[in-house]
Amino acid sequence: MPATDPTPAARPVSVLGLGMMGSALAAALLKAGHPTTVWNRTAAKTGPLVAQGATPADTPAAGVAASPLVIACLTTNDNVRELFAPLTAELRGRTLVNLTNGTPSQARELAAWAAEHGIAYVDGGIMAVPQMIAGPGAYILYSGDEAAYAAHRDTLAALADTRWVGTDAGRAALWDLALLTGMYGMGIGVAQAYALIGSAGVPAKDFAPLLTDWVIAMTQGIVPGTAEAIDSGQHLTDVSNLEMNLAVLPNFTETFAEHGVADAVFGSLRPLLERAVAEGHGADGLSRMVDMLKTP
Ligand code: FVH
Repeated sequence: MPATDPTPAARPVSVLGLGMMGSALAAALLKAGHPTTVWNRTAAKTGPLVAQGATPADTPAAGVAASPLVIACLTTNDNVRELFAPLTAELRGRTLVNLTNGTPSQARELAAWAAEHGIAYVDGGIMAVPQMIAGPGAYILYSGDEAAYAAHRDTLAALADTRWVGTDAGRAALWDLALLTGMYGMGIGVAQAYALIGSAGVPAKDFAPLLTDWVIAMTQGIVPGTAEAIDSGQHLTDVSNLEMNLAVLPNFTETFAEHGVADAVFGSLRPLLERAVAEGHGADGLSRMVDMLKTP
């Protein structure tokens, strides 16, 4: 940083895209003392941030021109491409941190486009909901241009803990999608559990404490246990083997049918379990499912 560089908390930032997440990001930057310029397609969304001290930009170009660090948080990377494609001249020499959810390939394409135009590109994956921003437990994965990331890391730390995952721009998106996959898997299981218990008239709030404790206990065992089994190649278990799991599976599907509940979970698990057992892995634990997912 040059000698004239403002102190970390005074470094200007622009945020383009003020949906639920972009607004939370801009508010966190303002709270940390950063001069923050904001732009949103629907201009009315700048109002609450301007009331907190943000400067509204009339156009995306003005938003980009206001700061060396530009943060984008739009719905999709198609939106990002559409918004920034006409702004390469304004972006040249600046850092674009893209916190829009996307695929690793999209991130790499955007990084290549940015490099072509002299733009430092960092891709990010936000592991938080808007209410968690700048609070405990929130973190953001970053990958791409490491020098740009290092130059702006202190500013980005105002949003959430920072986790650098590598110079391949696609890595943050990959890690993000893998983590979200775990979340969606849990989410559909939780929805299935509430649907089943609700079919017997049990209020969800009465069941919630039991389900919470159960999911936490299982997560604490399954997540590190599966990692250990994958890394060691040792899937044999004395906890809960695949043969037993396959044998009891009809208990779930029959009960769902009797209770008028659709099956959103076991339809995909059953063929994996059947194949694993057929291939001689019946004594293995659920960690063997990872191998089943790798092969057709
Ligand atoms: N909300 C969350 O919990 C998750 C947490 C993890 C990260 N995701 C990702 O963040 C991106 C934005 O999510 P969001 O929750 O802020 O989404 P919305 O509130 O729907 O806001 C979307 C903003 O994008 C703007 N926008 C959409 N299309 C365009 C376009 N073609 N040109 C310019 N801007 C566009 C939209 O503008 P407007 O509708 O207000 O005019 C909003 O500012 C997303 O990738 C999540 O997966 C959030």
